Order: sequence, then structure tokens, then C-alpha cells
Amino acid sequence: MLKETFREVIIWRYEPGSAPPTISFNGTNAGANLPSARRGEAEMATVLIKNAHVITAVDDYHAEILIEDGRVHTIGKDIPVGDDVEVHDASGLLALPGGVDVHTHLDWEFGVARTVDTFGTGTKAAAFGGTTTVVDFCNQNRGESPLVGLENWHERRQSACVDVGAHMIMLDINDQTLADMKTLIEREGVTSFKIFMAYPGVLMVEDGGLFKAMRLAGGRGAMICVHAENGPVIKVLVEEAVAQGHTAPKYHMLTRPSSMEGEATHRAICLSELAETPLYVVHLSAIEALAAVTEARDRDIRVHAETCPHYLFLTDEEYDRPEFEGAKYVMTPPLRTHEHQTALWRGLRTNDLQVISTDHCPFCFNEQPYGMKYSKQQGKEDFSRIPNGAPGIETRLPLVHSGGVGKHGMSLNRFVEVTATTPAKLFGLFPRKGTIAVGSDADIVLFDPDETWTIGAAEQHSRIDYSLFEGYSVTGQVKKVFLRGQLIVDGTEWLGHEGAGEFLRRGECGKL
Ligand code: DUC
Ligand code: ZN
Ligand code: ZN
Repeated sequence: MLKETFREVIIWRYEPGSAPPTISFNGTNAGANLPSARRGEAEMATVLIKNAHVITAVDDYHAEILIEDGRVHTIGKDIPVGDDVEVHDASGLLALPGGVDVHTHLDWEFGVARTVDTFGTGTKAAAFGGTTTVVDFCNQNRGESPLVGLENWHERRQSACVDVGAHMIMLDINDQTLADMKTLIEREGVTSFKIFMAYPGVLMVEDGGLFKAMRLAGGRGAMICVHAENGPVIKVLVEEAVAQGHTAPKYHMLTRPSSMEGEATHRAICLSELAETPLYVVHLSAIEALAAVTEARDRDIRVHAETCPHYLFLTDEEYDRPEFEGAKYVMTPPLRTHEHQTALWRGLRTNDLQVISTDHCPFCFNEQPYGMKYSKQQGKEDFSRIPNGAPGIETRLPLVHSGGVGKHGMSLNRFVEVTATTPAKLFGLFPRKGTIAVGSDADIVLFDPDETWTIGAAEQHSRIDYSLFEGYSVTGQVKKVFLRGQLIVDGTEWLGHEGAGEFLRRGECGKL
């Protein structure tokens, strides 16, 4: 590899035979982070992005980016190229690493309902929103091996338009499934597992099982993700509310108090500390949960946490909408008060929250089209039957840019860090994903930081029939998206295709 220093930028360039950056992982999952071209892909077009204002988690400079074989080949000034090179002018635009969304539920069965996006539709929507990597939740069915769950998930993910990895949701923890977890880590590139502390009888795993899963993951480079809410107590509150005839959507929020999120978060941290395993708290929404994470991090415990745009921008007032519209906002945990929202922004500033992901879990509001059986209308007479989940895969980057960079003093570097770099690092994808650097996959988003536009479900690409942010004015718009050097979004034009997304075998999790 050559390094030459120029006036304004440093140029890194690969020489034939030099090694790209990789992270290795005990030899067991070696190669998980090798850029795609090294894994035998067909030759791709050479692309030059001129006049790019490159923003990574640590850089801010103007340069040209030369892409060859799907990865960044050279970053520099006045790079000489032939006539056969595809040239894009990025004047006035930011060049960001493709977004990494580590929390989605595509084509996912949840109770009796199924999320409405296929991998094809969901990842197309992701791409239009500037996300080129998705780590989706795949699950074990009770009584079945998680390896079977992964096999089924692989069938469904074939239509993906962007690159996808899988976390495994574990439901049964026993000797055999613990052995299967080991196989998933070492053979399948699935290095993170989600355990639900909520939904008893459906998804919940008891503390003993959670602890065993943590012990298995720790020391093998894997990480446990928790949905932290006290499920049994919430079940009591829900049953009581329904028995008393409190059936409106707002009772979803009233029966899931923030203290029960705080309690479960604290419990999960204690267990992970005992198991000496890194922990990732998904969709953190509450002050109490953030306090538990902050306290643990101050003691140097390896706890990480994400929040989602809906917790940063919306409050529990949405549940008062007339005509059952509050059901659109029935996701878990529920929306909280302004006080919680303020704390989450503070957590992002202090790095007690490190990631913003979407928890894209779309169930239509109106009768579910596409042959689906259950929409939000299923809970018209009883909030506890409303499918829990909301869409968001396409709006994450513009919302966080607009609200975070525009209104909450977030730097552009931090914007990239929480939406791409840190999720890639925490989930074993860096440096292949999450940055713009020589040798990394050329997943690049050209983003106009000045364009103001209005979010509307009708213009979005998911199959969902509503947006949580309908009518929101945001500043910052995705203009072009490259997936491993291929232009897949050009303004409103779709140039990608189903099946183009690669499966991402991931490396070690839980390290920054
Ligand atoms: N938790 C999630 O992470 N997604 C959807 C539903 C839920 O409760
Ligand atoms: Zn959850
Ligand atoms: Zn989720």
C-alpha cells in the first residue's frame, strides 16, 4: 500500500497484492470483513466521484473517490482516469458512508401478524433513505433449531437489494440450542443474538436462559442484544386494563411504564456483567434505562445502547389521535414524554447512546394488503391485539440530519458515527462497512444537506401505508446511492435490483 501526502488530503492506494484492511476474529470467522471483490465477484464498472465533500466519523475533507471492483481504490485530487470511467459530480453534496441499520424486521412473523415488507421492498426503501447495510432479525421457532430459522431467513433474504446480515432471536435456551449458537457464530457469521425479556409465553426467555446465552456469547466474540422490559409485570397491567374496558391504543403506552424498561435494563446489565459478555440494549426509550446504561458504562462495563428516531422526535401525545390513529404509534417500547426525549438527546451527546437504528417493523394501518391477514385494525376493540411495530427504514438519515445536526448541535461526524460507523463496528462489519476509506466497500451516499422536503408515505418505497412522520419537514436529502460502487439510487430513479444484496458474514461484535 502506498501513502503519499498532498496539500490537502492523504492518498491511499492499493498496490496489487497488498492486503485490504480486515479484522480478524480468533481465526474462526476470518474473512468476514473482507471487501466483496476479494470474494470472487464479477468485474464491475470503475467509478469516479468528483468534488466530494467526504464526511466520515472522523474526517471532513474535499476529494475525489475512485472506485474499482466495488470498493474504494483511491482517495485524492485530480486522479487520472480513462474515458471509460463513469464520472459523478458531487459538487454541493456530502459524500457519506452508506447507512448501517442494525435493527429491522423484514418479512417477519410476529404473533399472528407478519411485517408487510419483503426483503426486496424493505431494502429498496432503505436504499432510498441512504442505508446500504441492514442487519435484520431472524428467529428460532420454539422447539426448532436456530439453524433452521437461519435457513428460512436465507430464503426470504434472497430478494434483498442492499447487503444484509442477521441477528438470531433465541427463544429456547438448552444444551442443543447453545451448541447451535456456537455454530452460528463460528460457521455462519451470525455473531449477535437477541433475547426478549418481554412478551411472556410468546418471545420471552427467563433470566436463567438469558444468562446462559450471555455466557455462551462472551469470549466467542458474540454479543447479546436485549429487548429490556419486565414482561411478566407488563402482562399483569395489560390484562387488568383490558378487563377494565380500557381498550384504546393509549393503554399500550400506559401499561408499559418506563420504570419497567429501566428495571429490565438494569437486570440485563447485572447479568451481562456476571457473564462477562458485551451487551447491546435495543430501542432504548426511557430515562431509567439510560441511567442504568450510563451508570454501568461509568464503571467500565461493556454495555452499548441504541435508540430510534421515533423516540427522538415523537412523544406519547400521538396516542391521543382520533379515529384509532394512535394505533400507528403502537410500537414497543411505547413513545414517552418530552422529558425522556430530552434525556435521549443528552445520551447521544455523552455517548451513553451510541447508535440510532430504526426498528423498522411495519404493519399496515388499514386492512393489510398483499394477502397479509393482520393489520393494526386487528386491535380496534382491544389495544393488546394491535401488532407492535412501526415503519422507519427510509427516513432515518434525513430525520437525524435534520433534527440532530440541524437542531441539536450534532456534528456531521457524529451523525455518520451513530448511523453508520458505530453500528458497523459493534456488529462486526467494520471496516468493510461504515466508513469511506481505501479498501472499504464503496457504499457511498451523496447527500444534499440543504434541501428541505416533506415526508409522505405516498412517496416512500416501503409497502407500508403510513409514515410516523407524515407531513414532517426535514432538511437533508439523499441524492445518489452507490452499493459496492453500483449506482442504485439516482434522485427519484431506482437503478438497483432485487437479489443484488449480499449476505454479510459478520466478525467479532461488541468492540469500538
Ligand atoms: N421489539 C422489537 O424490537 N421490534 C418489534 C417488536 C418489539 O417488541
Ligand atoms: Zn424489541
Ligand atoms: Zn425490533
